[in-house]
Order: sequence, then C-alpha cells, then structure tokens
Amino acid sequence: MEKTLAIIKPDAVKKRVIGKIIQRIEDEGFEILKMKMVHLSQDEAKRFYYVHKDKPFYNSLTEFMSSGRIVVLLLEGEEAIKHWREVMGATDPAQAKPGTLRREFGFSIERNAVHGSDSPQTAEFEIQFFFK
Ligand code: IDP
Ligand code: MG
Repeated sequence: MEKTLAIIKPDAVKKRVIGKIIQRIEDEGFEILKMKMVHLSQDEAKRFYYVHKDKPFYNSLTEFMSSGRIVVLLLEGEEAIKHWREVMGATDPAQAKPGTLRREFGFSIERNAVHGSDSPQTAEFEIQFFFK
C-alpha cells in the first residue's frame, strides 16, 4: 500500500464539483485517510510548489492556488501515486484523455482542477506539509 496527496484546486471548488471528485476517488478504490479544506496564503502556496520556483508560471500558479479554498486529501491504495495521476490525466486538460478528471473539470493548463504527488519523495513532502 502506498500513500499520495491529492488536492481539489480552487477552480474545482468554485465549480462545485468537490462531491463528484470525491465520488470518483472512492469509486477508484482509494481509501481516504485524511481530508481537510484550507485556504492557503500565497507564501504557503510558494512553499508547497517550491520545486517550480524557477518556472515562468510560478507566480501565477501560486496566486491561483491561494485564490480560494482547496480540499486536501491523503489517499491510500495500491500504487496510489501512479493510480491517482492516471485518474487526474495530463497536466493540460486539452491533452488529457477522456474520462480523466482534468479532461472533465479542468479549464486550462494552470486551472486544472486537481493535484497529485508525482513520486514517493514528493508524496512524503506534500503529506508532511499538510498533515504533519
Ligand atoms: P502536474 O500537476 O501535472 O504534476 P506540474 O508540471 O508539476 O504538473 O505543474 C504543477 C502545476 O503548475 C500544474 O498542475 C498546473 O496547475 C501548473 N502548470 C504547469 N505547467 C504550466 C504552464 O505551462 N502554464 C501555467 N501553469 C502551469
Ligand atoms: Mg507535479
């Protein structure tokens, strides 16, 4: 069993699709171990996305991620990191496969509805960040 961190981003919260996304998480067989709703400051978002500090979209991304409430979930399952990223789909909703959450609920490459850890190392950091 593996753990991963999922986030329902501010765009999806504003669209009122929290319930649909959580339903999908449960339908996929993940165990939700912890869950909370928070509103990050931009400084907190910058710490969370520190790996992207040199990217051109760092400022805009962290402004977006602190623009409203988010739902943070600690998920557990077999190969949870890979499984959750498959359910999310590609970063750009336009490139994401039909049936993925980003294809269904994402608006743009930035406002793409959901987040998921991309490796055991980032999962460890991200879980600690929100649930230490
Ligand atoms: P991921 O969320 O699929 O792992 P990352 O490359 O880790 O994608 O990027 C983190 C987040 O930054 C994305 O989910 C998205 O919100 C935003 N982002 C990624 N690439 C771009 C871009 O080219 N322009 C604007 N925002 C981006
Ligand atoms: Mg990533």
